[in-house]
Amino acid sequence: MNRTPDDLLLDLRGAALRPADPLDDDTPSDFGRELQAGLSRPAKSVPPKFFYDAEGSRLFDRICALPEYYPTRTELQILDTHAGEIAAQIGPGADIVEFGAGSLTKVRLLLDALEVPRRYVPIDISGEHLEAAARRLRAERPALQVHPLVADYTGALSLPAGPGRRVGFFPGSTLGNFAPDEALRFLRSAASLLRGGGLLLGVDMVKDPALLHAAYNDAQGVTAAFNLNLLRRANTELGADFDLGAFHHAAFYNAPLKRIEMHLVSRRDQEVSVLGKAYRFAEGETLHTENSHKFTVDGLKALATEAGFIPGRVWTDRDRLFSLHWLLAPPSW
Ligand code: AVJ
Repeated sequence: MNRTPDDLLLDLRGAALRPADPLDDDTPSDFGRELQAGLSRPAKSVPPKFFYDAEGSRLFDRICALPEYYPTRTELQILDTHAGEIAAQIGPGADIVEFGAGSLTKVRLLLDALEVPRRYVPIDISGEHLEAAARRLRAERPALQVHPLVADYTGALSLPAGPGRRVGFFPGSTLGNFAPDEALRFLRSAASLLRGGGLLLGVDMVKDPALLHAAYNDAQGVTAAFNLNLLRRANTELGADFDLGAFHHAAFYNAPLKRIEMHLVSRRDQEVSVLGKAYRFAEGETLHTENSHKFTVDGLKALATEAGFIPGRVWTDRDRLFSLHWLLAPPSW
């Protein structure tokens, strides 16, 4: 397989591409409750899981195809380039567990590379995307057992015994949306779930802040639209009265914390109403909408080790933009 990143991106179009969001429970009532709670705090914030309504998912697909947004195409390229080595680490007859109903494009590349994968278990809190993905995969691969699981994979998980070695798949640097303590907690429960198998984890790398800045401040303004769409969603679903012209997108690299932060910045003193409650914004005050942590190879290995994994092979692209880690989950005794 010698597909170019552009060929791989062509595959992306039309795919059910959305991030495997860690806390994806986006019913309107949860949105309302969490937005109100977030607006009530001294540093206003809202969890990034609420980006992904239909319009937000569409905008995210467009982000993935942007020239500045390297993570998606780079991860696909790494998967494609090193498919043979990755498959060799995973071994034959694997029972693949994906955290989040992620991109079918990515798991297809993985499944194509593996020797007789037996089962595929995508776990997501939202059932719709899961079923659509499952139907498509079943049609393509009659020999594969596809068992979607509607669950919150940040909580305790138990899976029915599978046909082979359990291998987790968590691509897209969704791990980076977690705060460090949440990432550790997630990895601990994954290590337990995957005992005797392993985890293939894709994370974005620490790099020149100028490249990071460009990736989250694209020239076409798609990322800005993605960020602002959260306010539009609040207006539609919660009867909020955000003036979209009164906020602007801001994304910057917080070097000490190794993360991109996205905010919506109030252009003026204003009051907004959400579900009948009023909230004040001072001029320049922000609503913090996302953290996207970046990792060094050693930093991720240390975190994985603390969580009970044994770090294995790491694959990166030539420019070390993105990394895929193979993490072994030791059997317990
Ligand atoms: C899917 C969460 C990994 O943080 O890069 C893209 C989401 N936000 N542009 C990321 C996102 C702004 C993306 N993740």
